[in-house]
Amino acid sequence: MKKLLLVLLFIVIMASLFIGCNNSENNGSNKQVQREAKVNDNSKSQSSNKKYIFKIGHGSTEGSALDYGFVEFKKIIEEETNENIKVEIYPNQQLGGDTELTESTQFGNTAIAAPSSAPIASFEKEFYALDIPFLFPDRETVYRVLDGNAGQQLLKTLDGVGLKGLGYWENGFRNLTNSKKSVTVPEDLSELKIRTMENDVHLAAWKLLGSNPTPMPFGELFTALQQTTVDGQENPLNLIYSQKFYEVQPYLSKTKHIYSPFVVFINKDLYESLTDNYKRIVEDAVKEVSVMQRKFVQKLDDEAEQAMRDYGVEITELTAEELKLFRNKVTPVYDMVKEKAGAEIVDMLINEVE
Ligand code: TK8
Repeated sequence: MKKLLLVLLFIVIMASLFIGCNNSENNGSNKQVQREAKVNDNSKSQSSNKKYIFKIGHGSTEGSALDYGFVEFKKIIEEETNENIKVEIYPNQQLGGDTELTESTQFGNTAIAAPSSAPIASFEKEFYALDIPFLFPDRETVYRVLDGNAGQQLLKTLDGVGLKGLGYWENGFRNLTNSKKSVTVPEDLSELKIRTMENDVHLAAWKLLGSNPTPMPFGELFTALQQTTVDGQENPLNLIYSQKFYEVQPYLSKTKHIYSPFVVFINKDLYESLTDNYKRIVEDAVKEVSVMQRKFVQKLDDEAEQAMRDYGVEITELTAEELKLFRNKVTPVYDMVKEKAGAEIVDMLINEVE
């Protein structure tokens, strides 16, 4: 009898524990259910008064190129939806780096993100097409091609991975910095350990150039440069400045070897849940910001260059002949890109560049 009582007591305790657990689980999934309910009835009624909070994450500092874009985006969205959509911006990798942000936007934990195109290629291989070194001769061509058919075709491929592509903002042409020596020809790179973005094509290109490359998340880069785990890295001027890389990288060569844009995307289910009107507001806002943001970044790049020069960074302009030496070394990468991204998108992109 005593035994039976003990067993009963045990069952009661376990049951209450289980209910407790379940409850706290429910709290988590309740939000999900609420959001789903909101989503469903929103798409039915097409009313514009549903409330949303769009969580946005990015990897750079406040006031940087990407942050500027999202701040402008927030202003437009909140105004045009009468704050029915509120935007919360989390800078400085608070919600993770480019790879984590892509994943969390796929899952809907983050509403919107704008990672560099290079790490996105791990999620949607057609994006490797943008990793052809020296593909774009200048900014005007970049804007024309990204906003044109090839760029739009690329954005559409994101549909297949739970994302809705909205547009391209500027990070900028990337330039090499290092802590060891002035680099003017590929031979100068031998024995330099270079951090690349997490992308096989970038890794292959830097090997072909004769350096010793290693992929690394952006969030670990400053410390790695400071502790000389790596000797160099490559990023646009404005970012080299805003991330203070120049403080530990006295040499900068204007290689302009690649333009890896910020790709702005939104969780696909969230997008589908919006009324047609809100969909349009979101899409138009990203386009409107593209124009302002690109202008802003051009100014940032110029200011960054001047400020780094003043600080004492040795900035090397490369001649057309010197750049050609770099370009020749990386030509094998072209076939690799074609194999990874598919000939169709690569040909389309190259045709539109020309
Ligand atoms: C920051 C990243 C970064 C990228 C990199 O948001 O990893 O070097 O250039 O700017 O997207």
